Amino acid sequence: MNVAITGTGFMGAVHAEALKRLPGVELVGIQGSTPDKARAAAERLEIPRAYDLWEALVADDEIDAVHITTPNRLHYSQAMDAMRSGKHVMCEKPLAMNAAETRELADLAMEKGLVAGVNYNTRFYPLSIEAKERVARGDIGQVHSIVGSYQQDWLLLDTDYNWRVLAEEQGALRAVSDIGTHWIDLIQFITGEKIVQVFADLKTVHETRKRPQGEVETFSGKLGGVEATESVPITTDDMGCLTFRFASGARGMLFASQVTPGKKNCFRYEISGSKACLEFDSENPNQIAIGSRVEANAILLKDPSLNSEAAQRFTDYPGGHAEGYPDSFKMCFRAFYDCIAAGDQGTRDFATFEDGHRELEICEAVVKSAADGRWVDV
Ligand code: SOE
Repeated sequence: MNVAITGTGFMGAVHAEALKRLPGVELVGIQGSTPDKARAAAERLEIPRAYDLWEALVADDEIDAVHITTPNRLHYSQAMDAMRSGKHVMCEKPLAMNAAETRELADLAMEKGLVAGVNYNTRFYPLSIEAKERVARGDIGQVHSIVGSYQQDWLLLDTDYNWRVLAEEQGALRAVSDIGTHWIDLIQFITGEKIVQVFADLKTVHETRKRPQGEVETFSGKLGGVEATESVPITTDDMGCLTFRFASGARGMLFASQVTPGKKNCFRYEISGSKACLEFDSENPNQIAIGSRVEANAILLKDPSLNSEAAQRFTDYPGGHAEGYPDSFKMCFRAFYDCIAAGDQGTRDFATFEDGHRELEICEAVVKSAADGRWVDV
């Protein structure tokens, strides 16, 4: 498979590094917001081709699949162009700016018979797959509640800035959509539960932020050296408190925040059922706690000899050899390219465009609920 990336920022580099670690996949080209950025990224990441323009990437018949890692505003048109030229697509989340766009994207992928994925990489921590297996085989019993959080601190100060803070680049929601949707996707993936109603309370802590000259790469503002110039009004949420009702009757709660001091990139969940509770913390991703009322609580380690066959497919190292954030991208892409190789027989463990559409429907229900102060159906 010959692959190209669009986007030269933080995510472009993460995709490039993961693709280079994947046998059977050749990372051939990259394109960015300017020809200079594309050339610099190609040199830095040792990628053979730098495309001056998006149109040149799309026109390259040697490319089988495109990874979209640009600001969200561009996802819809780029995914459309790529699929129209017969290329498979792996797109960063959220899939597009609204559910009307994601509907069209999912329909086109289906019509063209292309493999189209959204990079909800957290599904591919080996212990996410293990948790899914254990829920499916009944270890935790009937699911009663799913609670947790996704928190970061890189947007804590009003001098912290990145394209994600602007609604026109990111979409109406930010903390909830940029990181909260990872959690929302993950817990539904693990449990098979479906969110049918939401109640949301959102807060923009900094209603203006100081925008520096030029672009500030994701997370890099924390390293300092960024000079603020102008104040810009901000409408996107710095944090959100969400309550969910699932189709089964189970209940859920998520706190998503990008302004929590000390939380670097931390998601946690507790999935509680009639028999046991599974508890995970992404800052310690090689273990999962199993809570019980009748036995001693246990810690299960990421270790192929202790984990299911399904988890073993996405584990490359023995127990005691940590696998984490960058590995989850590699494994997500492994699932994606395995699916392409298997044709119609491929299992779609990765999030599909249909899943990406569902995430946008949930986001739109969140926006409505926060505006109206009531429960909203998804
Ligand atoms: C920034 O909040 C970000 O890069 C997210 O956009 C990613 O999805 C997450 O994996 C890490 O943080």
